[in-house]
Amino acid sequence: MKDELLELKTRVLKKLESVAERSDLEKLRQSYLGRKGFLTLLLKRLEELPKEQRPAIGRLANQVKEELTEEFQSVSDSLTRKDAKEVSALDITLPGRRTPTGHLHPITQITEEICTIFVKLGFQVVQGPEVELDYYNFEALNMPKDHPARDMQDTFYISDNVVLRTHTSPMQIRIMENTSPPVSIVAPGKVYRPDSDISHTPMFHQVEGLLVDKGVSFGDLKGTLTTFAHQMFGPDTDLRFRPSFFPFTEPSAEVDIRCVVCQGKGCRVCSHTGWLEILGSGMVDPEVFKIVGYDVESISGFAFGMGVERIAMLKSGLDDIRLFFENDIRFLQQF
Ligand code: 2NM
Repeated sequence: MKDELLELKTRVLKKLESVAERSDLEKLRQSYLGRKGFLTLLLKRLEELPKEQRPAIGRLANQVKEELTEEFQSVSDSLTRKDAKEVSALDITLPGRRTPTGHLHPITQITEEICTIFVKLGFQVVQGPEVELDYYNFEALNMPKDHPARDMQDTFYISDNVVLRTHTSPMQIRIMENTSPPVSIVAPGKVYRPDSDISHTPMFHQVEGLLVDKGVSFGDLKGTLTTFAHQMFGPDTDLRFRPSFFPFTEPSAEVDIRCVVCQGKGCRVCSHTGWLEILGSGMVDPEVFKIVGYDVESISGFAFGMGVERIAMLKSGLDDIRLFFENDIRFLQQF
């Protein structure tokens, strides 16, 4: 009987190891520890034993019963823990987790906004290389090698004749080289200049435009850029055209809008002038037309250029251009 008890214990422990479901555990409990279970029946046979053997076998039988009861409890506990774990790992009533979607960088948004205004006015968007030949970036724009205007935007040289473009005007030259007038294009993109401070980054973005046709006048320039400013900054925006100089335009004008911060009263943003410069412009110099092979007697045109960061800063009241490129998500999420 002692062997039977020990053999029974081993058998039950072995079976307990492979129990995975509470219902299996219950069945196992019934068939061994239940009212008609093996161990219960075995205990009933104690009476059949000789009297002197009964106490020792009786103690062993109780010990086996206790051990098995404990083991059943421990398997039951671990099943409970497993259930709890599964419940917390998979709650099918929870809504799905949304994948965060990003958005276009503010500079890209403003670039598109600017281009869209000109597209509605009939301009085409063109893009080209950021690494340019000295010829397209300077020479063809009426800035020969010793021209003083080069100092203001001397640049990053790749080699003697290859530079990072300092403006997107090289694209205007490329288009004029292989297109006969009429031409009306805007060229957005990255440009590079060796400046770095609160209002300059060595890389920034420009949109430049060009319109060439028979009989284009300074009035067309004023009308086009006034329409642009009204679309960009609101229909009540006051404008002024201020004489200026560019090597590739004659005459040239800088365009200012009434300060969006103080409405012209004078503040820090407009340096107490009441005006904010938004772009440069002018009638394309006949020298540039000659270089691309246009007939200066039969056509004329205007061109303009603006810094996208500057427009974006004026529109959103920012005072530090570097914020655009630090990629602090808390800043970018505000656009
Ligand atoms: C500006 C201001 C004035 C300009 C000129 C040309 C070209 F190719 F036609 F000569 N493209 N862009 C231009 C003129 C750019 O940016 C401040």
